[in-house]
Amino acid sequence: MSERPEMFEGVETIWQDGEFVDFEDAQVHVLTHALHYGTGVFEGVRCYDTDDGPAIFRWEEHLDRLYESAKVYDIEIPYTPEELTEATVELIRREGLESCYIRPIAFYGYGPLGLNPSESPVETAIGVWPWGAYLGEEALEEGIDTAISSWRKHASSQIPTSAKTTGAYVNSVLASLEAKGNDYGEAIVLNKEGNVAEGPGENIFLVRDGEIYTTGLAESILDGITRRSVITLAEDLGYTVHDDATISRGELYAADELFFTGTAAEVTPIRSVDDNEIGAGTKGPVTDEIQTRFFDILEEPPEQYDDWFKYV
Ligand code: PPE
Repeated sequence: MSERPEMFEGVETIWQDGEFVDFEDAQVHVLTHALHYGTGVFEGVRCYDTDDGPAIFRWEEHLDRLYESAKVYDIEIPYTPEELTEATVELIRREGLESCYIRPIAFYGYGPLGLNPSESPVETAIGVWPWGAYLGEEALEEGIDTAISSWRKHASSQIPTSAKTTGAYVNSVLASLEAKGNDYGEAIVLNKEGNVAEGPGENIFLVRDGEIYTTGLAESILDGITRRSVITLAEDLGYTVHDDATISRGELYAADELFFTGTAAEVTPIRSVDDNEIGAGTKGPVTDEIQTRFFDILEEPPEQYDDWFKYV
């Protein structure tokens, strides 16, 4: 087996098909259905080191989305939500992590090949590991430089974008490779109509004249859970949020502020698009207020958002 990637250093255990197995033993067969056809569904979740101990942020919502994604592909996850919850909590405890990223995955496993997956068993696994700032600490403070991808997002009539499907991420990989190859921190992907969809692994928000806009669910985006959380936080801070917006490329360039949201990316300001400075070319004041509020509640969950946290 090749050398372990740095990000997994120190990880001892993976939960796989109902058992806790050693990291090195968490293997699949090369003729696994999902490896050939991308027939898996997954989640990305974060556990935060709150003042009241480690807590998984919006676990219920992530679990709901996992089962909803699975439904689209007739993937019958052979474990109940309670069993996956228990496995995850136990895994975090065993690893002794205060904060971490959580990656549950369910996929058509080793069975006959061919496009009909119905004879393939569903395999399920959960991994946890520490994962710092996805786009870098500097990006959280100063903002990230982005470029519009030449790859368009697939329409949800082609591959459902509300489902978090492993195979569909080749679109994100292409956008990401292109952006990084051209020395940008991240891509922004337009949909088939040429309007803004999202980042390869993030939703996008725009601030104009003190009001907040984010692309609607019909724009071929993932219904991000951080997106939902930020909409609630912004509204509770008194902002008007338009969560069903159609945003054109030109509107991006002219925005007062832009920021990404995502489990991995958290709340990351965007300081430029295609070398055009956004606002003052750094984190804007509205972004700053929302980002501060976001990180504050993850440190010290207020009663108001108590049901967003599952304590480990
Ligand atoms: N859009 C896409 C395409 C996406 O992958 C994500 C999450 C989001 C929006 C934001 O959704 P949410 O996490 O529910 O707020 N991307 C995950 C994968 C990142 C990765 O590199 O892997 C994540 O953030 O966990």
